[in-house]
Amino acid sequence: MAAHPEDPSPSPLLGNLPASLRHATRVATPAVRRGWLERGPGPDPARGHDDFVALGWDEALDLLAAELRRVREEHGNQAIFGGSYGWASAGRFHHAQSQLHRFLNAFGGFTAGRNTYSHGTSAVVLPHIVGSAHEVFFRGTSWPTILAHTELLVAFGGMPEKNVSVIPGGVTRHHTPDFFAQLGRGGTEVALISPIRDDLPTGLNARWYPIRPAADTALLLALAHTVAAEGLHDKEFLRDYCVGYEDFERYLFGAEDGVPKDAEWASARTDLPAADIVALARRMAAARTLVTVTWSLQRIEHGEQPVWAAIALAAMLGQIGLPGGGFGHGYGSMGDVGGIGGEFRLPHLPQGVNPVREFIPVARIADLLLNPGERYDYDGTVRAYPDIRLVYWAGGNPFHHHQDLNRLRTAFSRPDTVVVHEPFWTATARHADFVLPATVPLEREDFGAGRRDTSLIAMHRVAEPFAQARDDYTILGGLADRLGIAAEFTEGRSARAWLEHLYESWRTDLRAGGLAVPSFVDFWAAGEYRLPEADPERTLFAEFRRDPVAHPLRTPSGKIEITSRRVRSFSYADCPGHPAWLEPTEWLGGPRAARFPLHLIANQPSTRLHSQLDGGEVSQAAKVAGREAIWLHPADAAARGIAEGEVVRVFNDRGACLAGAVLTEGLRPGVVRLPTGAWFDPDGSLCVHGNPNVLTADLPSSRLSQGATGGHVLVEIERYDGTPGQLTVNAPPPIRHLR
Ligand SMILES: Nc1nc2c(c(=O)[nH]1)N[C@H]1C(S)=C(S)[C@@H](COP(=O)(O)OP(=O)(O)OC[C@H]3O[C@@H](n4cnc5c(=O)[nH]c(N)nc54)[C@H](O)[C@@H]3O)O[C@H]1N2
Ligand SMILES: Nc1nc2c(c(=O)[nH]1)N[C@H]1C(S)=C(S)[C@@H](COP(=O)(O)OP(=O)(O)OC[C@H]3O[C@@H](n4cnc5c(=O)[nH]c(N)nc54)[C@H](O)[C@@H]3O)O[C@H]1N2
Ligand SMILES: [Mo]
Repeated sequence: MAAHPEDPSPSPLLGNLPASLRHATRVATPAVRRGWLERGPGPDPARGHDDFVALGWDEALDLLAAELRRVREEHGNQAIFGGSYGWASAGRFHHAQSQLHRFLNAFGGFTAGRNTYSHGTSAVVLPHIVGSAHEVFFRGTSWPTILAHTELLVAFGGMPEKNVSVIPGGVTRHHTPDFFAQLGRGGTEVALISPIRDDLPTGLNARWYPIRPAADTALLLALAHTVAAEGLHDKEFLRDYCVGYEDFERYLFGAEDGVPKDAEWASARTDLPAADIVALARRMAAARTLVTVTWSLQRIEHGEQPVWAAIALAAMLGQIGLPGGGFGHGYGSMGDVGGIGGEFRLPHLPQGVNPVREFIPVARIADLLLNPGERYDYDGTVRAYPDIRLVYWAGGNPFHHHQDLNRLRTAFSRPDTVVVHEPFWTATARHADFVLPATVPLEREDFGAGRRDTSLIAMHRVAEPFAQARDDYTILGGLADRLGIAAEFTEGRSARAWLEHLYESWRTDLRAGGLAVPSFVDFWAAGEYRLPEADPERTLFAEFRRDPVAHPLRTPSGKIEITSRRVRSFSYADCPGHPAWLEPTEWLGGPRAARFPLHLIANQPSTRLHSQLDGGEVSQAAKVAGREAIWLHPADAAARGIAEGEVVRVFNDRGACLAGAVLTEGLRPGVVRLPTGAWFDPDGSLCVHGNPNVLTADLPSSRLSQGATGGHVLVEIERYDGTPGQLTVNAPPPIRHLR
């Protein structure tokens, strides 16, 4: 397994591939849950506790096709949940979710999922503030522009280097670590606002502000208060490019609630000295300043607020749309943020049209299954959950990504049938009725590239499919045959014929634009096509800044909405009309902390992508006492009699997990870090492996966005003195072979 020869910073996660390719947990044959085979479809609390029966492909696909037909006839297409959120893996054609959506569309449609766990809160609130989430996510100021112009970078959530080797679709050349190094050499001042020191690469001219988690909005408001109180705000910019500053300023000064949101007020919430807050605000007003917010800050309760408050503060500084100034979102969250590649449309599989209008905001999956018919708010509308009978998942792991996994287990017992395509026996596969073995990218042909990538890669097959594993495309093609929709789904093409077809139509488009793109045969033989270079300089909202009349934002006013009349008109107490401090439940400043006094940050793992390839070497090498590593401050460990390397029990009133203690002064006391992705291994309500989602609350960020809030949870920790339970996730579940 080798990196691309021109990759300046190969991903350490590559090391997970060799050991996982033939790992014991690969799914070898189609398998059906025994209770489903014996009793047929229906709600079943045994789901997730049962054993499996191995079947041949024909038998399994016949059974599943009949069940799909039954559900459609008896309940209609909206009774099929095909949202199937998840990352699957690199490769554009074999992208599992695209395959499944195309198939289900041909079958008459499905209830879909909207937005992402990544930035599902920003996706809803940003259009109200700046007219587009897409611009902010994918057209942010580029690194070369930051390196050339930014004097002060105030990084809320930091810019964690661990996150930047990842881009959906794959990535050829990892540039971001190099930009971090250049940032250090250039001497740009960086303010790291995070409870965790590691959230910034070393070698920068940085100062660490170890903020209390979930208090960022308080800090942002106090910075804004100082700027306003000292008259440092850009009145012309606020007049010409923004609406609603006046209401926000009244709020900052406490005109209505009598509480000025000043540095003293914020100090009590952030645990940062008031003098430091005032000094930072003055420095921000004096320099070319970029305020960045990681996506993690919106993956919490009231996640709209830090994003909105940061934009309001940046607007007050008057630098939005100027090179190196203004606002940015997701630096250090993903490798393509600030990236320098062009914005090429890449070859992709057409999805068809979904005739069903039903959808859920993606993180409402458990509510959907538990509460059919229940009404809920979403972005100014009131919706109701449809009644789901069949859940179809390909390329995602909800028993990794969703919150309150004990609640999700109950939710998954409700539908008649659960279908999962998986290469591995994940917790989600173990909670299914049909488990269909899928190939991994190394076992098939594809092309790969991520957003703003520099090459389109020909992904050659390097290994034969494991046991009876099939490509998602082949599995769905087999079903399509049985359901009489093969012509729509496959259009008569093999996977290889699709690659050629998609490549050729893409090539035709690019050639029309004057680019010399090789034929498929030449591309495939060369192994890659180097995409043309783009202008490395880019500034978010530069056009709007140049001429706000000719290039208005797509907000109701055409301007930046520091106060949104539309959001205010929704009358949501948990997301008012302008950025505001709303005290969360899961934070050290509230009553819940008396029972659960440690703030756990469930961030992205540095040793794998989510839950993928947890059996790989890099992921396994970081386990402590066979469990996922949890970071604690030595003072918190000492107070609980916990030593380095010991097994601990992490718990609250929702569940508990075991983990292995790592002591570090790289986080502020009262904060612990347990990243996501250890394969969920339930023993009753205890996960013996260390998945933090057994602890997190299944609550939305707000009624506006209904976004995921898995980033934070309050817990208590104790040394685990019992004999820790054996892990079961590293071997397949019991499977009976009939013949
Ligand atoms: N507490 C907490 N929870 C979180 C987060 C957090 O910060 N805190 N972060 C959230 C975020 S941002 C995200 S994006 C989600 C990620 O959640 P997911 O995307 O669901 O997580 P993955 O582990 O990437 O799951 C992908 C699954 O697809 C499988 N797979 C790989 N290739 C193929 C293929 O070709 N075909 C098929 N059929 N399957 C394949 C893999 O084996 C794996 O099980 O997690 C979210 N959950
Ligand atoms: N190695 C690796 N890289 C990944 C992923 C992965 O699974 N593995 N997942 C990818 C995906 S799908 C996504 S969406 C992105 C996610 O990108 P992010 O959501 O930005 O990533 P996180 O690691 O969850 O959080 C970033 C940092 O925010 C800090 N933080 C948490 N809470 C607070 C708070 O209240 N205040 C402040 N100031 N800081 C806080 C944490 O210390 C954390 O390290 O990462 C991507 N990159
Ligand atoms: Mo994500």
